[in-house]
Formats: sequence, structure tokens, C-alpha cells
Amino acid sequence: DAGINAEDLASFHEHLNKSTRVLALLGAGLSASSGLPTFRGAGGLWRTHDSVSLATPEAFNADPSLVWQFYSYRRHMALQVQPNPAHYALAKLARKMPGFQALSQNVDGLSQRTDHPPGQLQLLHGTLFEVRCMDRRRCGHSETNFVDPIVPALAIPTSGIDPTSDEARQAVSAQLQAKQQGKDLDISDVKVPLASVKTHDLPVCPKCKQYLLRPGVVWFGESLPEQVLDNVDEFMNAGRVDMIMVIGTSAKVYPAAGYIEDARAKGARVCVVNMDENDKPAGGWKKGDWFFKGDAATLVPRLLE
Ligand code: BJW
Repeated sequence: DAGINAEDLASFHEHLNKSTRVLALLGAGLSASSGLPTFRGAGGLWRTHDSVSLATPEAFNADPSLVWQFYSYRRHMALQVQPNPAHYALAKLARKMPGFQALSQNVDGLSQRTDHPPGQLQLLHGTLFEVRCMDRRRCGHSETNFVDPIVPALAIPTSGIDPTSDEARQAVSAQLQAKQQGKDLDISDVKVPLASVKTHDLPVCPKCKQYLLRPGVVWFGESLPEQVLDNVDEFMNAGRVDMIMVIGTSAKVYPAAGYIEDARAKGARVCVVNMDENDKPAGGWKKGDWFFKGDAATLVPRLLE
């Protein structure tokens, strides 16, 4: 059975059964089989843009319309898909083990749509469904917002697009057919022309009515939410950590990836679940680590059953 060696599974279960303080560092690979793309590697492109390059304050300031279309599309996609068996298995572990904390880098809201206790889910990079005023210092407005599209101008186009080439025309007409069957145009398809959205049609802060709203996610160069950092520190400092599971993440983004070494320093063994054996834990492999290769949605429920 792919990805699971019986001996490794037995030693993992033996260790889990005597564990009381466990962490799971979660990444985009956890939601891949729900149908959401990851950031790096295959599928890490949005149209012609590297997804990572759109996740910066500089990208937003340079082209808020493009960056909002990217996030609006991601909000829409996240609302279309469902949590998968791995999200549910992690929620079940959380309910069973009070000393379990999931440290999620994902902003897709899928873990929150299971019965995962919120106090055992740390959202390291925020969420797509919280939006806040660009003027954090003076205005500071933030709100939970599931409205899709968040403003009419960010609706995924269904008509009125002006295709500039035959290729675009074909892509759009194929997609318009899909639309008639109840599916949306896929604006991640580079052949589908992006609507031009004027800055003044983007979501504006309802409180100060002056600045744009932005997605409540953590972009490069920005600090992680203070309360979340404090919660993780508190957990790390409260004693020995038995294990950290590293699920569907390339573990290249800090400070998130640094939690693997922090947990090791507290005695934790490391269990990696990933499709790609080259995505090692930050800091490399150590004796006593486990590696389970394959789809998190299949492997995590087996590991946690
Ligand atoms: C499967 C699968 C399946 C596929 N089953 N597996 C220390 C050293 C060096 C640099 C820094 C450092 N400390 C800070 C920095 C700077 C920077 C950083 O880390 N840079 C590195 C890239 C070098 N960090 C920051 O800027 C952070 N802020 C900060 O530290 O503030 C203080 C500070 C500021 C300035 C300087 C110094 C300090 C903020 C980081 C915020 C990251 N934000 C993003 C975007 C969020 C919004 C959005 O979603 O758009 O978060 S970037 C993006 O990467 C997103 C993800 O959460 C994050 C991690 O990606 P993830 O989840 O690992 O996805 P992938 O695609 O990389 O990997 C998927 C994996 O799944 C792969 O391994 C696949 O094989 C696997 N897989 N299908 C199982 N079915």
C-alpha cells in the first residue's frame, strides 16, 4: 500500500499512543486533494504570475486590482471545495487530545469547516475570510467576510469580456458552455481575459470609507499575528513535545518552518507526510523521523485511525 510501510506505521502508532503533546504543521498539500492548488511546484502559477510573488505588500501596492482578483478567485475556490478526510482526522485528534495543536499555514478556511476546536488551531498566516483596512494604524477595521464576490466588480466574468484573440475566444466560449452547465469561468486560465477592475471598484473600508480593504492574510515581510505567535510560544515553553507532524508543506517559509526545529529541541520526533521526498523537514532528516510518501488526504486518516 503506497506510502505506508507496515513497520513504520506500527512504530508511529506506538509513539502516538503514548503521546500527549503533539503539534502538526500544516501546509497547502493538506488541501490539495480538496482541489486547491499549492504555492510551489506544479500548479504554483496563477495565470502568468508566480503565486508567491502576488503575496506581498509590494504587489498589492503596485497593482491592487490584480492582487484582489487573485484573492477573490482564491476565496471563491475555497468556498467551492470541501474539507477532505485529513482535515477531519486532524479535528478528531484535536478533540481526543487536549495537548494537540495544529499550526496551519493555510488560509483556505477548510479546517474551520470541520469540528476542529478553534483553540487548537493556530492560523499562522491568517485567513482569506477576514478582511481588514489597509490603514491598520489609524483605522484598524477588520471583519469576517464570506461574501463572494466581495464586491460586484470582482465577480468572475460570465459575459461582456472582450477576447482579443481566437484562442481567447475559444477558451471563453468553451468556458461559457461550462457556465451554462453551472460551472464558473476559470480566470486562472491564462487564455481567459481578466476583466479590468478599476481601483475605485475594489472593496473599500466601511469604517473610514477611505482606504481599500485587503485580505487578512500574512504577506512576505509582515509579522504573523501576535496572539498566534504567543500561543505557539506558550505551547513550546509548557514542557516536552512528543511529536510534530509536518503535513503537505515544503517547510521553506519562516517562522513557520522553524517550529520543526523548535519542537525537536523540546524532544519531539518528526513525522513528515508529503507527496515529494525531496521536501525534507527544515533542518534535514534525523534518526527516529518518519516519512510517509503520498496524498495527505489518504495517509493522515490512516496514521491517525
Ligand atoms: C502534498 C500534496 C498532497 C502537494 N499530499 N503533500 C528566516 C530565514 C529566511 C527568511 C526569513 C526568515 N524569517 C523570515 C523570513 C522572511 C520570509 C521567509 O520565510 N522567506 C523564505 C521564503 C526564505 N518570511 C516572512 O516574511 C514572514 N514574516 C516574518 O517573518 O515577519 C518578520 C520578518 C519580516 C521581514 C524580515 C524578517 C522577519 C511571513 C511569511 C508569510 C507567508 N505568506 C504566504 C502567503 C499567505 C497568503 C496567501 O495564501 O496568499 O503563505 S507565502 C505561502 O507560503 C503561503 C503558505 O502558507 C506558505 C507555505 O507554503 P506551503 O503551504 O508549504 O506550500 P508549498 O506549495 O510550498 O508546498 C506544498 C507542499 O505540499 C509540497 O511539499 C508538496 O510536495 C506537498 N503536496 N500535494 C501531501 N496531496
